[in-house]
Amino acid sequence: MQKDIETLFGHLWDNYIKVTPSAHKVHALLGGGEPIVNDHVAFRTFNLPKVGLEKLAAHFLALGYEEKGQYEFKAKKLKAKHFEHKDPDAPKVFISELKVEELSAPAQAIIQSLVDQVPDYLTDAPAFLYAGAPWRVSYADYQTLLAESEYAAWMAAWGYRANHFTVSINRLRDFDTIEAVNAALKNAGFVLNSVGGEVKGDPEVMLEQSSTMADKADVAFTDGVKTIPSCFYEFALRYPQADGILYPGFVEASADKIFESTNAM
Ligand code: OOG
Ligand code: NI
Repeated sequence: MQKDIETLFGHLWDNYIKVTPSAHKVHALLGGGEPIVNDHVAFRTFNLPKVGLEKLAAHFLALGYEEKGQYEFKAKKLKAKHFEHKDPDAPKVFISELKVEELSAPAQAIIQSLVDQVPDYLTDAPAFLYAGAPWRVSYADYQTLLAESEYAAWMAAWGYRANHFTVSINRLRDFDTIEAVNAALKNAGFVLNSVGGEVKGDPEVMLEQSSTMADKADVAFTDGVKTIPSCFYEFALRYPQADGILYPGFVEASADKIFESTNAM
């Protein structure tokens, strides 16, 4: 991998494991001592101009990534795009953004007050991608957002970071199926996201996915420290297209359910 890509993913990983300590256990369980190859990493944001999807994407475009697919999640009020790099070892990137204008006036006001706290220079540096929440937020506001959009609440608490890494099952030595991966995870005590079934997708759509339910970690809200869902690990098995190349995209119906991995259990 290019040095600058490797460096960025190193920072993203270091930041992610601080709030997702079970990721170490995932690697030990599935890697069998070999390094894990990540299929993709995902980011979330609000669609306000200062911090929108394109602001995050710019840092990946600068590293040679190219925009590929576009996705829409009407009920969750989200849009997303995915990006790929020519280097097959460089994880794909999935970036979603919340359509803030579709929320209630009180929720919009909270989100605007958070984004107003972001200094302009911050979004121009690659470190923006692992800056965490560059604002102060109260637990009361977190709960107001949670009642309307779990995604909005998660963003308010956790901000800019890899929301999940994704094990490429295709690149594992010891596992060939997503069912075998899920069984190993459950044996080790992991709780999987079961929304719509533990396996999302099938060979027909050329992508099967599963995910853990997010770890829990402490957030210092302005009115106290609370323990809330943080980040999760995803598992993806890709199937070859007619041309023999593994399907490189995402599947809206499956992604819609993966978003729910940060729900409280
Ligand atoms: C992204 C959910 C979608 C996938 O691989 O389909 C996704 C998120 O939870 O932010 O990661
Ligand atoms: Ni994902």
